[in-house]
Parts: sequence; C-alpha cells; structure tokens
Amino acid sequence: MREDKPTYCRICEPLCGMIATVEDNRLIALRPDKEHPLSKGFACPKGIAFTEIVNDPDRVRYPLRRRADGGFDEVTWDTALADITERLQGVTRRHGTSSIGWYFGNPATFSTGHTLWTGVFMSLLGTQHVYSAGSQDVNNRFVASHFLYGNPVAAPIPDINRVEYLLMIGANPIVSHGSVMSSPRIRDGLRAITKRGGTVTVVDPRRTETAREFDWLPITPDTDALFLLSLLHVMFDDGLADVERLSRRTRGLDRWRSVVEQYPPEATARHTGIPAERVREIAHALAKTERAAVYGRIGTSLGRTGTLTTALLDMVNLVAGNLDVVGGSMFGDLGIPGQRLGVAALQRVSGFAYGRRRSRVGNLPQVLGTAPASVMAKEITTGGKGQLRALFVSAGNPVLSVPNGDELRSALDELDLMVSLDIYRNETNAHADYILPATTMYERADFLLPFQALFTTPFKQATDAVIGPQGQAREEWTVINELIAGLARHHPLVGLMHIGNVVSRHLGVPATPRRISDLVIRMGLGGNRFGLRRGGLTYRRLVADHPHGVVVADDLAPGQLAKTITYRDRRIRLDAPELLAELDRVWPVESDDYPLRLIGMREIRSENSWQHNAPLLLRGGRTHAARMHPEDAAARGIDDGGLVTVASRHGRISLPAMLTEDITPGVVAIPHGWGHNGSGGWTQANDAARTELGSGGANVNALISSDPADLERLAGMANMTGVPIEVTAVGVAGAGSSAEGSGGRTHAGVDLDRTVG
Ligand SMILES: Nc1nc2c(c(=O)[nH]1)N[C@H]1C(S)=C(S)[C@@H](COP(=O)(O)OP(=O)(O)OC[C@H]3O[C@@H](n4cnc5c(=O)[nH]c(N)nc54)[C@H](O)[C@@H]3O)O[C@H]1N2
Ligand SMILES: Nc1nc2c(c(=O)[nH]1)N[C@H]1C(S)=C(S)[C@@H](COP(=O)(O)OP(=O)(O)OC[C@H]3O[C@@H](n4cnc5c(=O)[nH]c(N)nc54)[C@H](O)[C@@H]3O)O[C@H]1N2
Ligand code: SF4
Ligand SMILES: [Mo]
Repeated sequence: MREDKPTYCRICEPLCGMIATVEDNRLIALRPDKEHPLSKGFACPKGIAFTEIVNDPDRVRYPLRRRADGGFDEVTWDTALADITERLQGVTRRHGTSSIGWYFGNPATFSTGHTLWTGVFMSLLGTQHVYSAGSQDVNNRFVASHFLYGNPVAAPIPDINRVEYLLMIGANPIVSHGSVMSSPRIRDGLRAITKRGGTVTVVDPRRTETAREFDWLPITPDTDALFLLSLLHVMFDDGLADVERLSRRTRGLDRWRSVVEQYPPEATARHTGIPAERVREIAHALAKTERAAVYGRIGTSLGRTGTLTTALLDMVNLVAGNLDVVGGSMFGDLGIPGQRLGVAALQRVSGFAYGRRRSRVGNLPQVLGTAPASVMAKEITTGGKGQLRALFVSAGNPVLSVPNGDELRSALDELDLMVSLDIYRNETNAHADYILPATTMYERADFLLPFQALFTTPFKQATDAVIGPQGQAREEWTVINELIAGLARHHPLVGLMHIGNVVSRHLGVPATPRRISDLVIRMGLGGNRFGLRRGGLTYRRLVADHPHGVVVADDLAPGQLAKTITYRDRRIRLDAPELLAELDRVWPVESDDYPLRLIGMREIRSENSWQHNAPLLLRGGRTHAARMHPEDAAARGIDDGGLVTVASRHGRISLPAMLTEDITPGVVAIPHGWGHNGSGGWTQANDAARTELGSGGANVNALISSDPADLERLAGMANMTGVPIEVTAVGVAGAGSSAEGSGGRTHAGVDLDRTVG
C-alpha cells in the first residue's frame, strides 16, 4: 500500500518539510511539503535526491569486515560486535580507555540519539579523544560565546523576519540554505528585506549566488577582523555608541575603546580592500538603522583568528545597539525554566568546560568536550601515554574534510582498531576494520535538540521513522548501547550505565532519544510542562497533532541575554585576555612565493563529501574546478578549463581552472569534499568522476596545514581560508615543473585526486 508521510529533511539546517511516499517499507519518492508552515513547499535538489541515497545499491546494508587484501566481507552483527568489543577490551587492558577515540561528522548533528549517546559513551570512558567536524566549522562560535556570555551554546541569529539592514559576512545562504540559523526559504526571507525597503550587503571575496542578488562588498580573505575593528572604531569615534548604557551592560568596555582606536578604517583599508568611506557608511547604517544586524559564518570562522572575529561580530552588534533587540542579532529562547543554571552547572563538569582539558598533541583547548580533528593523525602516530589506538568514526569523512588528508589516511592504518558507522563506504572508512551500517534519517524518529534555539521563527517538528531500517542498518545509539553492554564488565562507569539501561528497560521506561526529547519538548516553549500547561506539546502530540510541524511563537523574543549570560554580574565580558591576545595575529602576512589566497565555497548539489553518488545530483557534467579571475589566469598563461596545479606550503593538487569575473583578483575558490579516489564504495562518484569530474576531483584540504602551530589558538580550528597559494598551468615552468617530479599524475584523466608534495 502506498502512503504519504509528512516528515522533514535533516541534511542541512533549515530542516525543510518533506512528504515521503512509502510502499512496503520502501521509500518511493520525496517531495517538498506544501503544508509545512515555514518551508511551504520548498526543498533543494539534495533533499529531493535523497530517495536515491536511501535506495542506493552502493549503500552499506550489512556489517562489513575488512580482509587482509583491503576488500570487505559481509558478517553478522553478532560477529562484528563480539570481535569489536573483544578488541576494545584488549586495547583497554594494554593502554587504558584514554586510548579510545571517536570522530563524529556533520550528519551526526542531525540525529539527537547519535550525538547524545556518543557524548555519554566517551564521557564514561573518560577519554579525551573526542573529535568532531566542529573544529572545521563552528567551534569558535562556542568559544566566543564562552568568553562573552559565559555560555558556550549561546548563538545569536539574525532576526530575518524584521531586520532592515543585514550585513552578511562570509556566508552564502542561497547555496548553503543558512547555517547556525534555521531559516527555511532563506532566499525569500532575504528578498523580503529588500522588498520592505531594507538592504542586504554581502561581504565576500567572491561575488556569490547570494551577493549577486544583493549588494556585493568584496573583501580580502581573512581580514574580516580588521574590517570589524574599524567598524567599532568609527562607532566610538563618531559618537554612534551609547557608551553609558554599554558600560552598564559590559565589563571591559574602556579597554576595547582604546584597542579599536588603533584600527581607523584608513589603516585597515589597504589590507581589507574596503575603502574607508564605505566602512564609515556601514558603521553609521548599522548604528542608525532601527533594525540592523551583522551575521557571519564559515568565511569568518575559518581564518587565523576565527574566535576573535566571531566575538567581534557580536561586539559590532552590541555597540551598534543591535544585540538582543527586535530586528537585530537575537538569541533563540528554549523556554526551559532554569536553563541558565543548567548551562552553568554543565560548565563545571570538567569534560565540557572550555579548556579544562587540552590536547596531548599541540596543547590545544577542548571545546564542548571535543578536541581539534586536525591533530587526530598525530594523536595516532605520536607514542606515549594516551596515544590514540582505537578509533570510531561515525557519519564523517575526515580523510577529505580535515587538513592534510594524506597524513590521516596513513595514520589510520596504524590503529589497533578502527570502526566506522556510516551509510556508505567512503575514503575514510576504507581503512576501517569494520564498517557498520547506519540508518539514514528517514529510518529513524527525530526531534532535533541542537536546532531548537536557532530557528528564526520559533518552530518545532518531530517525526517518526517513515520506513524501517533498510537491510541490517541500525541506529547509532543502539549500537553504542551494545558497545556499553560489551564493555560493562571491564569498566565501572560503563557498567553502571549498562545496569541503568537494563533496569530502565525492565521497568518499561528505557532511555531513548525519544524519551529525552519528550522531556525537552514538555519543558520548552509551548510544552505541556508535565500537565501544568493544558494542551501543551509532548513528543506524541507533536507527531500526531502537528505532523507538518508547529510555529511556537511568531517571532524571536528580545531580552534573552539575562537568561543567557552565566556570569554573576550578568554583564557581557569583553576583555578576556585570551581574546585580546589574538589581536597580535589580525594583520595579514605577506608571502612572495604564494601570492594568491585560497578560499572555500559550497555547491548547490553537494553536501560536503557525501552526495556525489546520486545521479540526480551529478547530472550535467559537473566539474570540480578552481575559480579564478581572468587577470590572474592571464598572468600565468592559464586558459578556462585548463588543468592547473595549485600549491601551498603544505601540499599541491591538480584540477581544472574556471575563469570568472565574479571573484576578487588574487583570490582562488575551490570547493571541499572532493578527491574521491576510488577507495570509497561510491560507484557513481568514482565512475562519473572518472569521466566527467576528472577522477573525483581533488582534495583541497591537501593544501591546508594540520600542524598544531598553524591552528587557531582558542578553538583549535583549521585555518582553511586566506591560505597563501600559487597556481600554475600544468606543464608550465615554475611551481608546475616541480610537480612533474610526481610522474604523470597531474595529467588529465590520470588519477588527479592523488596529492603530492
Ligand atoms: N548545498 C550545500 N549546502 C550546505 C553545505 C554543502 O556542502 N552544500 N554544507 C553545510 C554545512 S556543513 C555548513 S557549515 C554550511 C555553511 O554555510 P555558509 O557559511 O553559508 O556556506 P559557504 O558557502 O561555505 O559560505 C562561506 C562564504 O564565505 C566566503 N569566504 C571565504 N573566506 C572568506 C573570508 O575570509 N572572509 C569573508 N568575508 N568571506 C569569506 C566564501 O566565498 C563563501 O561564499 O552550509 C551547509 N549547507
Ligand atoms: N577546506 C574546507 N574543508 C572543510 C570545510 C570547508 O569549508 N573548507 N567545511 C567543513 C565543514 S563546515 C564540515 S561540517 C565538515 C564535514 O566533514 P565530515 O562530517 O567529516 O564529512 P562529510 O563529508 O559531511 O561526511 C559525512 C559522512 O556521513 C555519512 N552519513 C550521512 N548520513 C548519515 C547518517 O545518518 N548516519 C551515519 N552514521 N552516517 C551518515 C555520509 O555517508 C558521509 O560518509 O567539512 C569541513 N571541511
Ligand atoms: S535545503 Fe535541501 S538539504 Fe537542506 S534541509 Fe532543505 S531540502 Fe534538505
Ligand atoms: Mo559544517
């Protein structure tokens, strides 16, 4: 029987409503849900193509065990789990639980059970080897909020519904659909701003899809901190700031006033490329427009001083009078009584407190209990106490997503045990001893806790699984429960957890993601507060009465900071010495041998590294290419579509060049997530790759440094933007000639993905 089931997409942050057509436990089709109150019939190609992913013949459907020759055999779950737990016990006996680690990738964030269970399991083991995609993405947001508000999870979002002047820095929401902000139909949301007479200014080295629709303000990569400091300079200098009010709300304002004195726009213009008059204009507009906000994302996150830059975004909002007010940069409200105290308490749990632990390699601070993924390879290869010897990788592909994939690739082979939980074979788990089949999002129920305070229109949706697990796929949290059971006798805390699991199951109240989510729904905005609020939401009501989701408040509420700041005096702390120390690094460094600057970009039909196997998304002969300005190309004898070598101090790759006027001269943009080299189980990616994409594209992260000294100091983030590079036509003397030493690899059609140097 065919049936249409409302649910929602969990690939990226708007969480668009979907209607899944299901027959005999098979997903037949997906279409956008017209009745979803926010996405109203919108979905992007990635979301629609997910039918192909759920049903992909290349999907991992059975547990796989690696053979000595590198191939994989199907085994039963019992066999796999028995061997994995036995080997884990062995590793624990020899090296202690601090030698066990876990990397969870981006899709884990879109599964409440997955992240919660991973976090709890690793805490029980007491290991510091917890890694996530966050150190290539968003961890400095948490650190900036830790310093400013004493609350790492406070994340301001632009009030898209009401803002009149939006300054968007280093984000491309028309392609990414918005990040650290859940705002379905973001294109319409942005267009509505200009329709009501407002302005959207996009500060980006590339004239992006978003910049093309609005005002483009080009900037030199990795100089955003200078731009923001100059905005602050003008605001204070021109008397645009309400200093008295600010002094009451903050600590350390005077210190910052004297700091920003040193950054007049005339001094920074040469570096940012933004004329001083333009900076003054923007500062005035931000301060004088009743409803104005600054919003920044990946472009402001991946520079050398990402934490400082992120903090400066908030400071500009604050000083202009736009923080925590209607139409400005606002904080979502969970509506849970005592949430501030909860965060304060959590901050005292050492595993989560910022910087309480530091990485063994590189001495970098942990952020929300995770260490920088960039040092993972060296944690495996560096001997001594706490050496990483057994690694789980779930929903991640760090060989392509973290700096220096080649280093990680070879380090993985040195592990005593590597286990992957994924829906595919990818370039990373090609090195695993076991690949365990995970369910896709449509095979699990979900209410997504991490996004509750990020909706620009407060909204809640929960879904049941629309189909059962395909093949022998299992949900990650249930696999972790099995691991807990397996290790129970060997570890006291894990044992306690196991007993807890057994007892609660006997009592008929097993701990499940659904039960935990139900608690949050009941206590949160619109929740039934366990009967105190008649007709309020519960998990069951959310699914049964609001299958398309429910708007719980028309707009974001101002005045959230009082509930957010955990400092006793309730003031925003501006003068953390750690932040101030970062000012040493804000000026750009020149590099004669590598005069160009690398930036990243996202593509509408890719999701990081993992949607390159869906025919729908590969249509039309897609090419992985380096976008560069015709002037830069001409100076180097590079033709449109011609093969080039891109070299940095850390590595080199080859791929075709794509010439475009839509990029600042001196800047080169290359998407990440490519570099499929045939080691993953991706027939389409590998084949289409071979014919159309130049062997699966190139791994841009070969150009990025994983040296701990090159990581951002406060959040351990990889420096992935503004990286000095040089580009040469293949076969032309110069950097290209040294590439010839690597054999025929840089010729078209021949193994272009391999990185050398
Ligand atoms: N289609 C699609 N959507 C996605 C993803 C995807 O892979 N594909 N990935 C998802 C994920 S994991 C995330 S985190 C979000 C990210 O969401 P966004 O941050 O909106 O995505 P990006 O396209 O990376 O946008 C970053 C922009 O910063 C610019 N930039 C680079 N360096 C600098 C700089 O130094 N300064 C300034 N001002 N700008 C700079 C780039 O040119 C780019 O336009 O997108 C999510 N959505
Ligand atoms: N140079 C450069 N590098 C970057 C970035 C950049 O802008 N520039 N962006 C960074 C960012 S923002 C991010 S988030 C990271 C992403 O980095 P990662 O998270 O390490 O990599 P992904 O490519 O997202 O890989 C996701 C994997 O999860 C699997 N998967 C999908 N759904 C599920 C599921 O439900 N369960 C399980 N178990 N597996 C699933 C997919 O098959 C795929 O193998 O990349 C980062 N790397
Ligand atoms: S924008 Fe696309 S991928 Fe993202 S949630 Fe919506 S449909 Fe899914
Ligand atoms: Mo991300």
